[in-house]
Amino acid sequence: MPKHIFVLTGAGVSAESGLGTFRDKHGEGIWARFDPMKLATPEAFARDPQTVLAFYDARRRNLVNAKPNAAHFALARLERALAARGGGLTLVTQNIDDLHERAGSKEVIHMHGELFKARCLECGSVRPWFDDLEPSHACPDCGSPGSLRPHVVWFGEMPLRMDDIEDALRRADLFVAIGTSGAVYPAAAFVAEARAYGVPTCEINLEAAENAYCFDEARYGSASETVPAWVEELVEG
Ligand code: BJW
Repeated sequence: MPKHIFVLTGAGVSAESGLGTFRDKHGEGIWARFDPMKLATPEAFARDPQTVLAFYDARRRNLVNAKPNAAHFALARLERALAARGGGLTLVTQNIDDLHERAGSKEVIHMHGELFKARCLECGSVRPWFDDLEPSHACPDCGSPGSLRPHVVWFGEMPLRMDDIEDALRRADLFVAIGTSGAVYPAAAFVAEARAYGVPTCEINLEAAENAYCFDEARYGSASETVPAWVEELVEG
């Protein structure tokens, strides 16, 4: 069993928990119904904060009732198994939900931020936030009015913890991408980076990602079945 595994997850890992994906080949994702340029850019937030906040309020309320699925639990099991063998799992998610944590994963890098956190544009403080966000809310830390935004990474913004991610890619013995379309950068380029370091790569997905040609191996099927089966093979094999 490889000692250091890098797993990148995307919306597909949470699809069976009832959280929508952004894009699929049948035109049914979130971005087929909503224009990302009007909801997921800093310019959209500056122009129309009410609309952007309402979009995230609805998704935050939905997340309260969502539950982790078998794929999330299997990745938590993998983290424990690797730690027990003196290795480690780097779990990087593009998802802003907290389902990996609720399934028991201890270390999760949320490169696109977290829906249950708010950030102040004035003082930079980041706080847990479970309620709706109003444009009129004042920052609890600096008191600045109307300065709170969801702690998520929009198009044109720098994803979080890129240095930690680069280090982990370099150290990995195996790179696995689960439930991500390979359409959004820089996450879509991690597989090419891993390959450049000589790390074997595997895609686990419902259907082939846009960057599927970059992977050494592929396993296709729903995450709730393929991920537990893959973890079982690794841990017991
Ligand atoms: C299942 C399943 C089941 C379904 N089981 N599987 C290079 C080239 C071109 C463009 C760029 C480039 N570099 C940067 C850009 C610009 C831009 C970008 O990538 N644009 C593209 C659209 C072309 N990127 C950025 O702006 C990023 N910032 C940046 O690059 O800064 C500069 C920089 C450069 C280099 C290094 C460092 C910095 C920021 C991107 C921010 C993305 N934000 C969003 C919204 C976050 C908040 C929110 O949730 O609202 O993040 S967009 C959205 O897409 C969200 C996701 O995290 C992200 C990725 O989506 P994901 O997870 O792949 O989901 P889907 O829906 O696309 O795919 C689902 C998959 O699951 C599918 O494959 C299904 O088959 C599968 N699936 N059900 C298993 N049951």
